[in-house]
Amino acid sequence: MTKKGFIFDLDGVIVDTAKYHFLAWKKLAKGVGVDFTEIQNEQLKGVSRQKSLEKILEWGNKTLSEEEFNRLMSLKNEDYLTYVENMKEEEILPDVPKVLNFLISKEQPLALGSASKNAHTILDKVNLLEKFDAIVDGNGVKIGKPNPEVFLNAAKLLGVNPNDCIVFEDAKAGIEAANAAHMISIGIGDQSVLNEADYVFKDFTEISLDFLEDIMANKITKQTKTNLSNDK
Ligand code: B16
Ligand code: MG
Repeated sequence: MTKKGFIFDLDGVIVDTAKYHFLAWKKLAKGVGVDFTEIQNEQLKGVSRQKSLEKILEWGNKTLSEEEFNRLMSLKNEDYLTYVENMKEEEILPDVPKVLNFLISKEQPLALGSASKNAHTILDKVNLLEKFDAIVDGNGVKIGKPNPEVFLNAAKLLGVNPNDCIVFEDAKAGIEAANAAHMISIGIGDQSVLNEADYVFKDFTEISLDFLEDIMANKITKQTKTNLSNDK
């Protein structure tokens, strides 16, 4: 069995922190007279904190001084962290522990590849920190998703060739990053949003252990995807 590098995004893959990001951004945006919808919020998934605020201000046609911009980013994070503070293991998305434990039992290296600067805190809150051999988060990258840097750094830390890595992602920007890194991209969520992914599953309950075995056995690669009975 080949050693692969399994890289997991955090928000939307391991836990659903998107709802907390949305609440915190919504409150902050309201304060500066900007409103945005849950549909627009989709575009903030996988996107850095700074880029998210830039987008929100753009939607509301607002410009701010650098000082005010930085102040709002800190305020948003403070508010967001009040939700994170109360997070518990129960918030781990269905079948995530099953998949992580299976891969660990097969001695496969696991990494986190997230845009969030709070990834460490969140993993600690839900007791998953020790499952990962490497953590690459928003503090460790210069250019965010869709740039592949986050996933390439994770592959390097795992000591696995990027071609032997598999990325689980819920955001369009993250799928683009995985593809740019020449890794197998697995979308978690909606097929219509994640149509650039090699495979898409609604959530981890849809991913069988046989599918994971097939990845490890090189039966599933970027090239063979069209031969398999996948929605794509
Ligand atoms: P923070 P992921 C991303 O996490 C979120 O999807 C995105 O909405 C957020 O803006 C970004 O992290 C930065 O988060 O403010 O905590 O640094 O999906 O890449 O795990
Ligand atoms: Mg995500």
